[in-house]
Amino acid sequence: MVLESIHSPADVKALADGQLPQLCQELREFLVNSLSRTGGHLASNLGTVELTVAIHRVFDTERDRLVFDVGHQCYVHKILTGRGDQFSTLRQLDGLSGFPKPRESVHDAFIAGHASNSVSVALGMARARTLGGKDYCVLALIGDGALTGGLAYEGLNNAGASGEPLIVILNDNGMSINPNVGAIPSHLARLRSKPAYYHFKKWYRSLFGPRPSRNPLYRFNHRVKTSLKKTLWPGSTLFEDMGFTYLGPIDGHDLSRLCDMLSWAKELHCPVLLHVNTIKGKGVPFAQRNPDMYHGVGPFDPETGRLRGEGGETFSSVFGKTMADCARADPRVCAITAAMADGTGLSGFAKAFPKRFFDVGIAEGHGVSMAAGMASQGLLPVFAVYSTFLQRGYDMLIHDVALEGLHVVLGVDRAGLVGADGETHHGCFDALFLSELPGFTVLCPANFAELRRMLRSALFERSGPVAVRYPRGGEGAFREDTSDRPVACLREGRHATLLSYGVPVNRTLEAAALLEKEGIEVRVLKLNQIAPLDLEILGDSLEKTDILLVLEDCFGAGCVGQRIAAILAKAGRAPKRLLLKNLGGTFAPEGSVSQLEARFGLDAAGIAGAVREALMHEQ
Ligand SMILES: Cc1ncc(C[n+]2csc(CCOP(=O)(O)OP(=O)(O)O)c2C)c(N)n1
Repeated sequence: MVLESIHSPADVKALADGQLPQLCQELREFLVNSLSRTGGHLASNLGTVELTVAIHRVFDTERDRLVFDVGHQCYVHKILTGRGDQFSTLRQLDGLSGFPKPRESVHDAFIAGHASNSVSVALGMARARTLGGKDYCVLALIGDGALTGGLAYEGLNNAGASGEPLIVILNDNGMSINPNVGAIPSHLARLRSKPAYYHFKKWYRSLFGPRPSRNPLYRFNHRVKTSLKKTLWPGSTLFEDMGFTYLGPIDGHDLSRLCDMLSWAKELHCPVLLHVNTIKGKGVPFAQRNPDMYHGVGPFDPETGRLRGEGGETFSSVFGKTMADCARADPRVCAITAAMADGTGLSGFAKAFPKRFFDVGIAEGHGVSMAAGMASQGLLPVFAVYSTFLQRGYDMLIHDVALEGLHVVLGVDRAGLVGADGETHHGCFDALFLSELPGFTVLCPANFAELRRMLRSALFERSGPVAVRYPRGGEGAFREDTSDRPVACLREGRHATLLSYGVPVNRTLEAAALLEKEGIEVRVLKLNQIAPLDLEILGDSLEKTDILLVLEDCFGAGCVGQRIAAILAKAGRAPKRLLLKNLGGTFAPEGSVSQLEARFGLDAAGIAGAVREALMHEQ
C-alpha cells in the first residue's frame, strides 16, 4: 500500500513517478470506502485526484498558498496533508471539516464554502506576498461551475491586469452540480476541442531547454508572441484577453503532463491560467455515470453506489411540487435557481415547464435582479435559493426588489441549521436580514401543509416581496396547518410563554410536554410571519405570563426576539422577564442538527432547563 506511507506532502514528493498511479488508485478506494460510511462530496474529489497529487508534487502547501474555490474538492488534499486518519469523523460534530479550514491545518490557506471568490482571495495573497518581499507561489483552484459566478470575473479582471505572479487552475469537468449552464461552458468546450494549440506551445517551449522561462530569449519571444497574437489573432481565449498566460487545455488525469504544466506555470512568473479537463466521478463507474447524484451524498453501498436511508418527502420536494401546481394554475409563474435545481426540488418543474424554468448558474445576485426584472413586467418569479447563498444577493434585494416593492417571491431553502456542511452553510442570517428590508413579508412554515399554503399565498394573495423560509430535510411531529393566522397559540399555560417559528416549534412543544410532567405549564406560541412585525400583529398574546422565552436557530444580533423586545419596550408592555435563546454570536460548526440544537440549548432539554431557571429567578 502506497497510501499507508503518506503522512505529509513530503512523502508524496518522495515517491517515485512509477508509484503515483498506484497512489491515485488507492486514494480513490479510500474516498469510496470512507465516504460510503460518512457521506460527503464524492464525485468532485474523485475527479481531482491526479490534479491534487500533481499540485503536491510541484508546490509546497506549507509555504505556497493554495486557495480552493467552494472547497468541496479538498478531500485528497486533506488526506495528503496528514488528515487521512480523521476521515471517519468527516463533517461531524468536532470532527474533520468537509471544507478547507486554516484552523485545522497550516496547509489550508483559506476558508471556503461559497463559490467564485478564490481568484480574488488569491490575488490578495499575491499582492501581500509582493509587498512583503516574499516569493511563495499563490494558486487558485476553481471549477467551471464556480466560473459562472460574477465574482470570479471581478477577480480575473483584476488579477490579469495586475501582472502578479499567480496561477489559476481551472478544473473544467463540464459540470456544476448539474450540467453547467450559459455561454462560458460553451467557450470552454471550444477551447477543449483545440489541444493542438497546447501541443504547439509545448514543442516551442522545448526548443529552449529544460527551464525555458530562465532563458531571456524565450521570455522576450513570449512577450512579443503574446502581444502579436492579441493584435493579429482575435480568436484568443477570454483569459488571454484578460491578461493571463493561458496554458492548456490538458488532460487532468495525466499525472506527468499535470506536473510538467504546473512547473511551467510556476516558472512563468506572471498571471497564468492553466486549463485542466477532468471527469467528475472519474474511476468509479456509478459516480462517473451520475456525477450530479454523487456530487454530495449520504452514506452508500461502496460496491453499487446505492444510497442508504435516503428518500422520503422533504421541504424542498414539497416546495418543488407546489411550484409545479402553481405553474399549472397560472402561466405567469416562473422558477429560478442558481445552480441548485436538484437541491431546491425544482428538477420536476424544470421538466414540466422548461420555458418557465431558469438556471442562472452560481449567480445569486443575478438571480435576484433577473427576478426583479421579470416581476416588473408582470410575471410571477420565484427564486428558490439556499439561505446561505442568498447572502450573495443582498444588495440586489435592497436595490432591485425592495426599493420598488416588486412582487418577487423567494423560496428560502435550508433556513436555519443545516448540519454537516457546517459554518459556511448554516442559514442563520436570513431571518435577520430579510426582516430588516422595508416592505418584505417573511413567512415561516413549520410543516409541509403550511409550506404549501404559504407558497400559494405568497404568489397569489400577497403583493410586494415575499420570502417563504423553510429548513433542510423533513417535517417533525407538528403537522397542524396554522398558516391562516400570523401568530398561533398551540398550547395554553400560565407559568411561561415560549415563542418560536419554523421547525424549532417541534422542540418547543417537546419542551412543554417535558415541563408538564413536572407541573410546569407553558403557553406555546408560533409565529407564522416574522416580518412585518408590530404590536397589532402580536396583539396581547405575549403578555399573558410574566416570562417570555423566544427561541430561534439564527444569530442573536438583530434576531426576531430582539425586535419583539424593542416593540414591547416601546409600548411599555415588556414582560417581567424576557429571555432570548438563539445561536448568540457564534458560527455553528458541522454536526447533526439535533447535536447542534443540544449544543446551543435549543433542544427540548435545553429549552425546559431555561424555563426552570427563569422560574427559579422569579421565586
Ligand atoms: C455562492 C454559492 N452558490 C452555490 C453553491 C453550491 N455549490 C456547491 S458546489 C457547486 C458546483 C460547483 O461546480 P464546480 O465549481 O464546477 O465544481 P465541481 O463540483 O464540478 O468540481 C455548487 C453550485 C456554493 N457553494 N456557493
